[in-house]
Amino acid sequence: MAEPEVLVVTRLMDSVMQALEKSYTLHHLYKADDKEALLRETASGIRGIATDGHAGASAALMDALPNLEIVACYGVGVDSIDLHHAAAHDILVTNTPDVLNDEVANLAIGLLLAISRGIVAGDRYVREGRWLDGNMALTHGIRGKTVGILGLGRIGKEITRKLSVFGCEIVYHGRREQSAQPYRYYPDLRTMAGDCDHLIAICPATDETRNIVNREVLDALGPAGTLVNVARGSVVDEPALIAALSEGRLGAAALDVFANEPHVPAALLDMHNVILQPHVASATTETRQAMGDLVVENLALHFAGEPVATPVTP
Ligand code: NAP
Ligand code: 8YV
Repeated sequence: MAEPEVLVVTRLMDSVMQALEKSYTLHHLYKADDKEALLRETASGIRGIATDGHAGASAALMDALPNLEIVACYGVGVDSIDLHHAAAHDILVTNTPDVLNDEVANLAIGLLLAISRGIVAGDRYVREGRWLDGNMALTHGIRGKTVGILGLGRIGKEITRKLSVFGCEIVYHGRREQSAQPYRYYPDLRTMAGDCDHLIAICPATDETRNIVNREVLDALGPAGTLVNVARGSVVDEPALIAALSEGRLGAAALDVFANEPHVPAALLDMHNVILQPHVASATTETRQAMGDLVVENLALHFAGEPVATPVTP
């Protein structure tokens, strides 16, 4: 039987591309100068899409592929995939949960420590020769500080497990209380922010979470407070964040994600109370390999007529 045809929307890591090449006829959308022409020529044969959390899969792309059966996402966040459209057309969607919890949690805590202890500022201090003129200002530890988790899901729980060794008080906000969790639940995010020293955002990007970290939440966090965002840029009202940081109403921010990636607002680039990362929370070779393995596994299971390992439902 002919190999299934799979549309690769964006380039994935080499080892994943090689694994896909072994089992499928691949059509590389990201390489095509004329993407519409590629789709016209190949559309009817394509049964699967391999994509990531940035490129996703729009309703228009799915509509262009009349025999599409599955969209396999290299990433856990599926906000760039039109899940309702996929469900309405019986197109399966898969993602890569759990395998990235460890590293995303590590980066979240790394950012929290880096911003509290001034690690990036300290590096600049040495490089710019300012140490020669005297010691850097004291920073802050995180022991005894209250850390609010916005989105106590798979990654949020991993963050709390790791944070517990740092002696932080942990609280959380989500749509519902999780009675099995030992942490204090806040049904209202602004109230939680008012009781927190640090807020870590790790919820999905949805219509409900758009700008959920707004001016009121940032003001409640306050001039000594820190925001760490490893969720999605859309979760934070970016202009309100910039205003709060520049007016001293918020202490600091450490951001892995932005509203219009890879474009980062110029105002943030000049702020010394901000650490910026290029959306890399899961970006270790090991974790990206595990994510890629899951993409390959989901496609293989589907084309073998088996249930996929990690389906996503709207
Ligand atoms: P998950 O297991 O589904 O957890 C999501 C959590 O968010 C749940 O606890 C959920 O709790 C909460 N949540 C959902 N809607 C909410 C709302 N309207 N208000 C408040 N809380 C809400 O997902 P995960 O695997 O931990 O991943 C979470 C997100 O992290 C992903 O969707 C992705 O966007 C982001 N992420 C980013 C990176 C990166 O590279 N920076 C890497 C991986 C993941 P309730 O159901 O109780 O509300
Ligand atoms: C990836 C992510 O950077 O899993 C997610 O939701 O944001 C990251 O792991 C993204 O999916 C692109 O591969």
